[in-house]
Amino acid sequence: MNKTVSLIGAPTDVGASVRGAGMGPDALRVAGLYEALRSHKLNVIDHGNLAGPPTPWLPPKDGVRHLEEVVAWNKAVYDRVTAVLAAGQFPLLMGGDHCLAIGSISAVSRHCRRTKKKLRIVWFDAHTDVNNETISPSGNVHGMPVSVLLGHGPKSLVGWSGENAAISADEIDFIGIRSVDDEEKQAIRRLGLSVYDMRHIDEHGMRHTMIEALQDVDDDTHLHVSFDLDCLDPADAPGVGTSVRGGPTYREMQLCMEMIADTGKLASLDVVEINPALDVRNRTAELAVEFIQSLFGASTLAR
Ligand code: B3U
Ligand code: MN
Ligand code: MN
Repeated sequence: MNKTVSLIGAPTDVGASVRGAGMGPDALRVAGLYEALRSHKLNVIDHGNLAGPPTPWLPPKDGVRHLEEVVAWNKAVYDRVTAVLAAGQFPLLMGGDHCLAIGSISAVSRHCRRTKKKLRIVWFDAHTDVNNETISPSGNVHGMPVSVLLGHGPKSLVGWSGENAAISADEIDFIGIRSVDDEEKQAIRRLGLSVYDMRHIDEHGMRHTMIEALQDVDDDTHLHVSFDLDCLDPADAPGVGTSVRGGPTYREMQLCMEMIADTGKLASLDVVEINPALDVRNRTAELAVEFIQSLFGASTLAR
């Protein structure tokens, strides 16, 4: 039976301080995501967009901006991803900003524990998103999801998977990193996270980096990709809220996607931080659709 991919739209910028990521789901639809997946013989269901509160655009309170609204959006994501996984389908979360990975990966983690799968996460990003409410310079929750998933963050966001920590440090690898805040660096060292920064990619090449990152993926693995489009070089992907120059190129990223597809273990995906208000003719969403096709096995000579 062909795989069924469930598209879940979460149109919000609640965890960001730049407006516009809430238009991400429709940008992906306009770029032809549904049709592209269908052309790869996948069953596709577009569940439409989840509902949630508007972004209030207030300053941070106790180190966090919009906590109540962030909880509401993530709860909606958590519930839908849980339902999609329970139905044996592949959840593809269309963000929205990266705070939504809290709901999505908490649901994936709980599912893995129930089905006795080994969880592996590949986190593509310019940033590590390991801030928390005590160290974040901005208070924006899209800079905190990894910390929350590791069990360190605002109480109302931690523990949704059924355990205090939804993931452990050795279950996640970061690719493309080039912007880390000072105290975030200390947290990365303290937690022992595997961060393949741009220097590593420059020195060892993307192929070797991905071989390392994927080395312990095996038959029992549930592989989750959390794809923040700001991972890419802004020359290729201008439509993001917090761009950082010096990222992986289009070609390097295509190789990552193909190597992940080759594992055959990809089982859930977040596509986040596309900001159509800052984009050039929907280029970033179109790029994302190309990468998603590669993640599902499209390659130049594939039949
Ligand atoms: N580290 C900064 C910037 C940032 C993180 N993630 C994004 N931006 N998208 C922060 O605000 O935590
Ligand atoms: Mn991110
Ligand atoms: Mn980022």
